[in-house]
This record gives sequence, C-alpha cells and structure tokens, in this order.
Amino acid sequence: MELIKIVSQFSVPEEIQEVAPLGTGLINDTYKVKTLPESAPDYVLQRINHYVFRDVALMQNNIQRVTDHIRKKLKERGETNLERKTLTIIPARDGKLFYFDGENYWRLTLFIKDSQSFEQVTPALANQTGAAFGDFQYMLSDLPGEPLGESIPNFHNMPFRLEELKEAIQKNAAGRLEKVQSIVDELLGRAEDMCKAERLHAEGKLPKRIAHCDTKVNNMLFDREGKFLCVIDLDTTMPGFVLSDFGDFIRTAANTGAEDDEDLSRVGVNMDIFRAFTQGYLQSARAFLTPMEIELLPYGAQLLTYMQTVRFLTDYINGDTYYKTKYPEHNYQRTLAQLTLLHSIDSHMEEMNKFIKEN
Ligand code: ADP
Ligand code: GN1
Ligand code: MG
Repeated sequence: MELIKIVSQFSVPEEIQEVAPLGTGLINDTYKVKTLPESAPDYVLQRINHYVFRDVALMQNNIQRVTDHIRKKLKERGETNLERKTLTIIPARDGKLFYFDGENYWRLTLFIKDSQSFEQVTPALANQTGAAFGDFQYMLSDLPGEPLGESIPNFHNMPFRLEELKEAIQKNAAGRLEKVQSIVDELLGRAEDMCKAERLHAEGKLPKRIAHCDTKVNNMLFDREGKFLCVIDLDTTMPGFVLSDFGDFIRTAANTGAEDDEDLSRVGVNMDIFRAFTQGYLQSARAFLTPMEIELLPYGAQLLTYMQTVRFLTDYINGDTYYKTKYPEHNYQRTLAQLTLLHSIDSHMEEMNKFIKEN
C-alpha cells in the first residue's frame, strides 16, 4: 500500500496492480510495478540509498544526460525501438527526476518489456556484451556540456579505498580485525601495485573517460532471444578508467562461482569468457583506446577484483555498515570469495596479457 502511494507521486496514468521486489542489488531497493491493463507499460521503482548517493539530484541529472545522449546517437544510426535500448526516467508529478517523501528518495523508470538479465553468461553473450560496453563508452565520448558529476566521490579511486581500509583497521569497530589480519597483510602488501592506475593518471599517461563503474553482468538487459538491449543501473556512470568497466565485467561474468560463494573451490576465472568479452570489447573500443589502456586491460581485471576484496573486507571490519548482508559473516565470505578469484586471475595474468597482445 505504502509503495503504491509512492508510485502515485509519479506521472503514471495506469492503474497499479502490484509492486514486487526485483533484482539482487546490494545498495538500493528495487521493485517491479505491474499495471493494468496487461498491455500497459510496467515500471521499476527504486528507493535510492541516499547514505551512499548523497546528491540524488546530481545522480539523476547524470542519468538523464547519459540516456538522452545515447538515445540521440541511436536515433542518428537509424535504430528503432529506442524505449527498449535506453532507460527512460519517469518524472515525479512536480517535474523532478525523483521524489522525496521526507525520509526516502525514490525514482521510477520504465520497465523494459520482454527483457531479461543474467547472473552468468555464455561466451557468445560475453562477446556481444563486450562489444556493447565498448559502444557505450564510445557513444558517451562526446557527451556535450560539463563533465558528469561524481555521484559517489572517489568511487573507484584505489588509494582512497585503501585509506578507508586503514581507517577501519584503526577503529576495529566490530572487533573483527584479529580474524582477518592475514588477509589485511596480504592486501596491504599489494597496495602500491594496485595504485598504479591513479599514478599513471596523475602523470598524464592514463585518461579518465566516462565509465559506467558498475558493469556487473546483471546490469545489462537482453531480449527474449538473448540479444543485447541496453546497459542499466547507471547510478555510478561518471569520469573513470575504461579498465574499471572491463575489470568489473570480468570480475562478475568470468567468475565460475558466485561473488559470495560459500564453496571456494567453485571460484576462479573462466578464460573462455575473458577471451570472448575481450574480443567483443576491442572490436568496438580499439578505435578510441590508447595503447596503454589496451595493455592495462588484464590489470583492470586484477584491480577491480582487488578493489572489491578491499571494499568487502572494509565493510566486514566496520561491522557491515555499507552492503546489504544476508547473514552475519556474509561480508567475510564475500572477501574470501573475491580473494580466491584474485588469486585465480593472478595465475592467468600471463595468458591474459598474451591474448591482448595477439588480438
Ligand atoms: P540494483 O542492482 O541497484 O538493485 P538495478 O537497476 O540493477 O538495481 O535493477 C535490478 C534488476 O532489475 C536488474 O538486474 C534487472 O534484472 C531488473 N531491471 C532493472 N531496471 C529494469 C528496467 N528498466 N527494465 C527491465 N528490467 C529492469
Ligand atoms: C554494488 O548496486 P549494486 O549491487 O549493483 C556496488 C558496486 C559493487 C557491487 C558488488 C554504489 O553494486 O560498486 O561492485 O555492489 N555499488 C555501489 O556486488 O557501491
Ligand atoms: Mg544492479
């Protein structure tokens, strides 16, 4: 009932039939809004976690600019069915891109009909997705106007994430440090190498472009036949390294296990997915990438997996204040699973680098 009242604050002419949870996101709360009649459009309602996204207006404005620009590009290419190939924000009744109920921030998006998302992909899907991500970055390369704002400042900034870890260690707020000391030592021992991208950027050798910064495999939609439709979950689209997007896709889609797998023997990097995604990505992105960006792609897979390990571990030490958890040791298990994946990526670095050189 409460959720239906929230939907009524947006410009929705249809009768609301049902509001039900959707997806597996770790930050926002997502719902599908079903309407009547059956043929009418459905919607996606989201309660934005505004402890994480402090400036909701800035974030929504970014998303609007990104989707408008992509729609314009697709139209110029003669694409049809544009409402299924980009997100459409439904404004609130007062014209704003979100609704604030005095406590929570909400937004509404058109539900893309006959779409599906996956937690894992086949090599054929990975190849398509790689090409789609290269194209996403390419289309945004000439976004006019001011640079996009950072919806989360320093979001993929490795030195910043390490500072957060060190602060958590110092506070040891949940008394969990002793249990994870050996992981802390290992991660801090690799810190310098993992801050290389930011160093290269400071030296003017590695550009920041517009990146999605959350290229989990479930953040893209496919049609019923499995053909790529569009990139969704644009909350963190902001200036960043292309290797962030490349790396996060490999971290999630090329993992033979789950992000939080309880059976670590299932976790490892699937090189077929790596090869298929890389091929697709380079096909559409090679034209605008610098040699340094291409060379660093495998490093991106390592970096994003390392970063995620650091972030889950930091949250575990802090006592689970950031990510949604399903059980008390969930962030610990996530840390172990990501660390296992990192070790697997480490052992495939030579093979990955060789593949990049040859393709
Ligand atoms: P979060 O991950 O923050 O919960 P997402 O925007 O990624 O939120 O949405 C969660 C899931 O809901 C997606 O993985 C996708 O399956 C589905 N979804 C989200 N937006 C749409 C949309 N506009 N149309 C169809 N399905 C959607
Ligand atoms: C979060 O919102 P969601 O679940 O798509 C997180 C990402 C992490 C991811 C790990 C804003 O993504 O950065 O990589 O969890 N988003 C934010 O699964 O922190
Ligand atoms: Mg998502």
